[in-house]
Amino acid sequence: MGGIGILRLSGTRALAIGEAISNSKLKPGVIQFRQFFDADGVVLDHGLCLYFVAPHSFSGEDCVEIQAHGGPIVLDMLLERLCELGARLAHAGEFSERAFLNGKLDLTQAEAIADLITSGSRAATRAAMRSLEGRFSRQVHALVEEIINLRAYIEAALDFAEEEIDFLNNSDISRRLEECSRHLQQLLEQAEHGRTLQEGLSVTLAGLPNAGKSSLLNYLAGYEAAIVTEIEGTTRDVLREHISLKGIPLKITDTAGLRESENPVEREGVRRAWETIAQADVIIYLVDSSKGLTPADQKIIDELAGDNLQLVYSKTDLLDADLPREPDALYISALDGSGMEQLIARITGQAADFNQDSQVFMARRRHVDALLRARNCIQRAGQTFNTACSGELMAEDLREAQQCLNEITGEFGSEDLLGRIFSTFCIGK
Ligand SMILES: Nc1nc2c(ncn2[C@@H]2O[C@H](COP(=O)(O)OP(=O)(O)O)[C@@H](O)[C@H]2O)c(=O)[nH]1
Ligand SMILES: [Mg+2]
Repeated sequence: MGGIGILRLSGTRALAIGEAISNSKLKPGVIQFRQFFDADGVVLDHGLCLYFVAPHSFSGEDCVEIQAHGGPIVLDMLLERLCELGARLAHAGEFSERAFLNGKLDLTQAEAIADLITSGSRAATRAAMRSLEGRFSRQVHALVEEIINLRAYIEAALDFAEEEIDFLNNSDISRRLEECSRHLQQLLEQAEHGRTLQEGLSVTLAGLPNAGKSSLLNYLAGYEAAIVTEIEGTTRDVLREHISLKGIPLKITDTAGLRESENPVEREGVRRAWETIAQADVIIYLVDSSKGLTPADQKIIDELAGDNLQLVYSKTDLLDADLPREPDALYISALDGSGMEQLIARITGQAADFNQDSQVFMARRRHVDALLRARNCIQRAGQTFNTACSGELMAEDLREAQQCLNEITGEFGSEDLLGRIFSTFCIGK
């Protein structure tokens, strides 16, 4: 329910149906006050009518927008009348899909619309708008252009087979390949940021039983999300909390303490904990500072080691203030809140300060995957060039890289991919 409800018609018969329900002529580009009638000529409602002539509409087709009153029953009756007159309900995402098929938007822009609408923070909203304005697509196009030029160069060499060896020895090629690879890497890093904004940075809390993981989750979530007891093995299920720190959306997961157990329930909890850890953007490994770093801790830390691992000593309130401290570790207490500011700074630092970063655009996992595949192809092309010096193989690698990039904007892709993307949109988008 709302003051105003909008019905949108798109397609070749939009005008005819719009004129039939309003029993009047509609002019393009003018806002017109109209009555809307049922089959017997009874007025159902009145409101505003807008007619957009193809291709100057969102979908690129003839569109009529009816702004009626926002009661669900009124809108339902109007919708029923429109369907009697020959319209049908849109599928999920069909407006955006038609806009894409009619060349009004590319895929990243269509996705950005959905992301703009569902964005969970101001930074995410701004990033989605940048994608919608084409910032992401333009960079993908620039890269595709680079690859096309390189391909043309190599394929020209193939046409003059005798001179191929000479031609390919040209250091120009390896310079251009390296440049291409560097640009791809830059775009990949930006897309990673964008994906983080879209999905939220995933932060997983790990450690031995009783390290204080659940207490930290509760502290960050600001309420008692997880059960905390002094009994080891309290947490079994993976617990997820969505919070926003400094404008960055985070998915924080609390997991079961990592230890061998005879209990099948706890064993399953530990298995899920490892699974969650493997997918995390950031792993926070908690060590109970009243016990210190044990051999069991060290064994797990060795296994987790990587640049997304942060070692954090918990329960510092139980510790002498002037005990020696490790430089790379952080020290917190969920009881008195000390050290939390540094921890939050460290976590959000991983995601960079999106609020300041005017370069970040919205991206999805699909985009990051495609960029990664493109990068692998370019790297393979470089290896092929250095070892086999085969123009043909290299041209093939480059063609594949180009295809991966074209998937991002939708210039290359299967029906399948389109169906998957647009089906996640709401109806009317
Ligand atoms: N003194 C103190 N005790 C804590 C702190 N954090 C957790 N604890 C206690 O340590 C025990 C285990 O905490 P919990 O959060 O359940 O650990 P988990 O098993 O890693 O999830 C509980 O008795 C908590 O009250 C802290 O910062 N200071
Ligand atoms: Mg716990």
